[in-house]
Amino acid sequence: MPEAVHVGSGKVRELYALDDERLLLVASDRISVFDVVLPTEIPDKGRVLTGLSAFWFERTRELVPNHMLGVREDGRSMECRRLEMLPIECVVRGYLAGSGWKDYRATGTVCGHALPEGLRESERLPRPIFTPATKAQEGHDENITREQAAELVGAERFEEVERVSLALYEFASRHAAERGILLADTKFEFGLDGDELVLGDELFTPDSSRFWPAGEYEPGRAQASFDKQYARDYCESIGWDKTYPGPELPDEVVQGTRSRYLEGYALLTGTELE
Ligand code: PZK
Repeated sequence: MPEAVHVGSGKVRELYALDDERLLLVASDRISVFDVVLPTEIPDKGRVLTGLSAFWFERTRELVPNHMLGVREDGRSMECRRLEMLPIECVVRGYLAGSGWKDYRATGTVCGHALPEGLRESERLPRPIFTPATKAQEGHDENITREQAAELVGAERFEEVERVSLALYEFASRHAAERGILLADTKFEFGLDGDELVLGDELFTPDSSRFWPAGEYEPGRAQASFDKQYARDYCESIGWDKTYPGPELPDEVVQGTRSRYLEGYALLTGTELE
């Protein structure tokens, strides 16, 4: 069998070409904190993320076809259909966090959605909103208006990705809420297989979504992240300036963080990771 050819790197994932039609998406155990990849890995993190994507891809097939062909024995590698990726990030927000909160505070709007006055950080929105962004090569994606997004993918395709994104968010946020987890926001990447719209990338993982423990939810402040809070708190406690390189994590922080990933996986999927 011809070997896999490395074609791309994300912060914590690698992408390989298997042949003209198939890719291999490999989730590592690397963790990024404040946008810097740390020198210490979190055992099983890659298997948790790939397992979560697989769980959601299987359950959302009726809403939209996706690129997953199968997960390999290692649990971290997903064989995928090769797509022509659309040039926008498809974000849905049910709560005001991250760049959504930043933009709202500055302008009272997010991606052209006029929102009620007086919303607080982390507050639940009257209804979920679709907030597309550009794909930055380096640094942060930039929020764009619906009009800008429609120019990039075409008006018809824009309407389709908006409708499908909102349906996916509604499906997963309901599932998560029934298990005591709030899905604050999430990012999708779509591609085309010919003329067919296909969901790609990862799906409802903690690297593409903000999950908050519902029991600790309190609007008016930033929320603790389900998975990374131990690691973030440790990094802040030692006075790290959030520039490269990041600090090594002590074993208790590694084990605490690993437990949070495994706990989140079990809560959401109803099964333990093997
Ligand atoms: C694709 N990325 C992001 C970059 C990563 C991930 N099914 C697909 N077909 C074609 N291209 C892609 C996909 C997917 N998914 C995804 N870039 C291209 C990316 C680097 C490392 F793990």
